[in-house]
Amino acid sequence: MKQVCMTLLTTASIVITLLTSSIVSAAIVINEFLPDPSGTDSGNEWIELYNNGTSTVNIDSWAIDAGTSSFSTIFTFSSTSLLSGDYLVIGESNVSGADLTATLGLGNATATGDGLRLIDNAAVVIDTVIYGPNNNDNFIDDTAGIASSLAPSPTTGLTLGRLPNGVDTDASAIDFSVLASPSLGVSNSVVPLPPTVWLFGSGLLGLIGIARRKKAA
Ligand SMILES: [Ca+2]
Ligand SMILES: [Ca+2]
Ligand SMILES: [Ca+2]
Repeated sequence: MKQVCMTLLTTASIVITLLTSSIVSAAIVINEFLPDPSGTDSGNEWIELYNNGTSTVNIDSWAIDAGTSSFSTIFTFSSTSLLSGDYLVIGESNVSGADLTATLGLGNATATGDGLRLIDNAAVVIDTVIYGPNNNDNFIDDTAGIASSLAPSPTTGLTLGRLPNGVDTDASAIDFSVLASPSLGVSNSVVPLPPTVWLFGSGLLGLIGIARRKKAA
């Protein structure tokens, strides 16, 4: 019996290990970015990376590519690592709170969609987001095909960010939203709706109404 229990325990732990390793393999994602700051874009754009894995990832010689009609490298990392759960912000010169400073020049995707991606030191694409009204320039995304799922067009002064925070399905339309407020260097969170809206949405106001009517009757 003891032997059987031990075998079961071992099998269970192997299964758990396999499940865990397949779900939480270290992954760096483009988590949030500000392509169209209020006022002058130059000097004020930023990109937030996030390590949604369980181990530290060395991104030495990795690079960020961006473009309005095709990708080209705009920044290369040196001597940089991201701990599990860590955020890293690459900001232009006026961005306070940025970890690294760079000139980004991100497209605002006004007429056609633009792209932003992270590549590793072997030029393997790690994460891509295509955003804007269309993909007339045929940007390739993480499906390895021409992107058909696009993140929204930017809103001036607001960021495009992953909701839920850090989650990457490789479909930009599902993963990215215009965030209600930028969250540079911290988790992207859903801003709670005002209590009245929540009550209407949940139907509780209706219930309260019924309760009041009953009391009056
Ligand atoms: Ca811009
Ligand atoms: Ca992705
Ligand atoms: Ca954030």
